[in-house]
Amino acid sequence: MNIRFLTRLSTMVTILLVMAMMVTPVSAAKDRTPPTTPTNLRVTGMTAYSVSLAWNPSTDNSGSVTYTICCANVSSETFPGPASSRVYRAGLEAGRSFTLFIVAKDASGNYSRQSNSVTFTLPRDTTPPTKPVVSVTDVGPTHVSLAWSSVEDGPGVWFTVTMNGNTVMSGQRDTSGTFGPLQPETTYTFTVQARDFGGNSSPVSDPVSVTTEASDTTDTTPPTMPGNLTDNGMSFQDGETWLFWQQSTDNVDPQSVIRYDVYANGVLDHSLIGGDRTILYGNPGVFNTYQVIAVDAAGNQSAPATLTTCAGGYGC
Ligand SMILES: [Ca+2]
Ligand SMILES: [Ca+2]
Ligand SMILES: [Ca+2]
Repeated sequence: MNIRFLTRLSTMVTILLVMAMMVTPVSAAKDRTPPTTPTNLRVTGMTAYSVSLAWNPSTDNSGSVTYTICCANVSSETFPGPASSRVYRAGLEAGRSFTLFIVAKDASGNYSRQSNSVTFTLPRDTTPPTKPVVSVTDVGPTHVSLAWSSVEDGPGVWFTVTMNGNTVMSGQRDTSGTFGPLQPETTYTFTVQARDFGGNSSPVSDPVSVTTEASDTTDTTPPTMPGNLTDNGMSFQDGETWLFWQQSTDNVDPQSVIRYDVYANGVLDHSLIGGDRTILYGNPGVFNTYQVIAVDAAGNQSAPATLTTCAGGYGC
């Protein structure tokens, strides 16, 4: 072997080493081996809104996996291993049948094969929500604000609120509300009842009586002008027009009792309480001018928000 060959060999080895150093860390970081398949998925218990599952866990060359249990009503749950059991709840509904499987994933995104599937039927929900507890959170001359709560074994509870025996809110998930406009210095009685997914109704809450305050004769400050009045491009050839705005604020009234007077071409079309959108009809195929004015409980009027827009967009 001559010196020249040895030098060339040494150079080639150096180049190969450099190439190996460049390549090796990358290939070491890329894990292409999926976790083993989780097996023997089985149901170990149920309630109306949950299923207890167990399985024989996956292993992976990286040493760690995350699991996904799939799927009920397009919902799933993903959680880190190690784990061989889980109380699963996402998307489950009492009295219905579901089929679930579990799959493992490593940190490099390799998925195992899916486990066996399990099919089960949850028991019906026969436990009603508890009697709602109601509290008064705010009172004004023309409104009463309430909050309420109820304990339920499932994920969903819907409330109905009555005022003087009339339903003023029905089947809502909300746990608070503002009711108005009301008469000043007048007593109103409220009740709240809860209903669960299974159709079980709670006892009706204890009635709560609230007397509104005297009207504020010193309030001479109008609400702010409704903000950013727009039709969002929804003014149609036949004159149907959708209006959207940002709700006004007032020094006395909460937003939910501010009244909005809606005008089309200078004529009062209708009023609404506490909203941020409406639909009305202008003249077909021409430009129309719409105005929204906010009015507080003392009758103070905001400056008008004004929008002039073409019914049909391009036809005017
Ligand atoms: Ca792996
Ligand atoms: Ca229930
Ligand atoms: Ca005011």
